[in-house]
Amino acid sequence: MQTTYVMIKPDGVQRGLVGEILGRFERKGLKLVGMKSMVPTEEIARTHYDVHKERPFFPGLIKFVTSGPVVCMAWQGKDAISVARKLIGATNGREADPGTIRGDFGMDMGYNMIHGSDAPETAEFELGLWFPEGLMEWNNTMGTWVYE
Ligand code: IDP
Ligand code: MG
Repeated sequence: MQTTYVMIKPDGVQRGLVGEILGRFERKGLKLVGMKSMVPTEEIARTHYDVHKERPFFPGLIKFVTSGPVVCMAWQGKDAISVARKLIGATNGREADPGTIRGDFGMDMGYNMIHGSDAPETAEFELGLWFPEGLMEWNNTMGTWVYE
């Protein structure tokens, strides 16, 4: 089992796509082990996107991510990291496949509505950053009908 960090960015919240987006993870069969909403501080946004700090789009990205509420989620399941990235789609909405979140709702690179961890190490780092209080442990009875 893996746990991945998924975050609906301010454009997804502003556009009223929270239910639509999180419903896709729910329907897929992933288990929700953490969820909350906040307006990120500059410090948490900079730490989250630290790998991109030298990129030209970094200042704009930080301004965007701290501009309003985000929805922070932790989703658990077999290969949850790659499963979530597939549901999310390619970074640029114009290139993302239809059927993916970015492919269905996005038209740009920065305003791409959602973040998903890209590897086990980044998932661990991001979950610790956004959920320092820890995640929920619960028995998901639906899981017995999701995995053989
Ligand atoms: P990812 O979210 O698909 O993993 P990354 O390359 O890790 O994409 O970039 C992180 C985020 O930075 C993207 O989701 C997007 O919001 C923003 N971003 C990436 N490249 C650009 C760009 O060229 N212009 C503006 N924003 C960008
Ligand atoms: Mg990335």
